[in-house]
Amino acid sequence: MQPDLFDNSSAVQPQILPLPDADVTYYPGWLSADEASRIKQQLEGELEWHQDTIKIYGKLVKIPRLQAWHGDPDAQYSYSGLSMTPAPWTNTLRDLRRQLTAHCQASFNSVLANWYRNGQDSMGMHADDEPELGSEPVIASLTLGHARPFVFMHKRSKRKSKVMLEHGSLLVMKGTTQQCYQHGIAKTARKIDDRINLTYRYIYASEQPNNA
Ligand SMILES: O=C(O)CCC(=O)C(=O)O
Repeated sequence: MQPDLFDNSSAVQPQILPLPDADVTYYPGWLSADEASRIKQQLEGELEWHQDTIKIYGKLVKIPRLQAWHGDPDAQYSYSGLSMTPAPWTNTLRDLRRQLTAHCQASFNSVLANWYRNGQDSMGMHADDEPELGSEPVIASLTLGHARPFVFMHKRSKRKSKVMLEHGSLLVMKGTTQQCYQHGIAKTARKIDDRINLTYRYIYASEQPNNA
């Protein structure tokens, strides 16, 4: 059983997660519930959703969620062997980027959107540690829809912890978080509603990121 990092049921204050070797802050209610629902509905119709296929042990399998990649034209991203060319910013994504840039005091030139249609959709454990993200990326992750537990696993100690990502919440990972941890969203057999997650990132165009 993984320890819950927080009982965040009644919290509204930002919470620094007590993870050694990481820098992660959770902001419950970063968007109001109404605003988060309105944005979720807009994104459902506005983004270029698709279901990618990846090769695992030589077999082609569909990834268990829908995805969309939007951003500046040169923000090319490779992920699990997929090379993604960004679709243009939509008004909703651009407006959120403006708010997140001010909030995080960081630049974002792209966003990966994940749409978990039900409890069977998931994201395997991984780190956002591709070279084009730089060595200490700032990743701003918004949750719209049904709350899902977000699991962290320390790469060396293998110790797992989790935080429940609520509707309208923001999770900001920076510093050495990606170097030291993997994260993911597990499947659940429970009948649950869908969830959209947006992770804003900065992709460096060259092989040599200038914040390395
Ligand atoms: O849905 C989430 O909260 C996780 C998304 C994620 O891990 C990623 O986009 O790298």
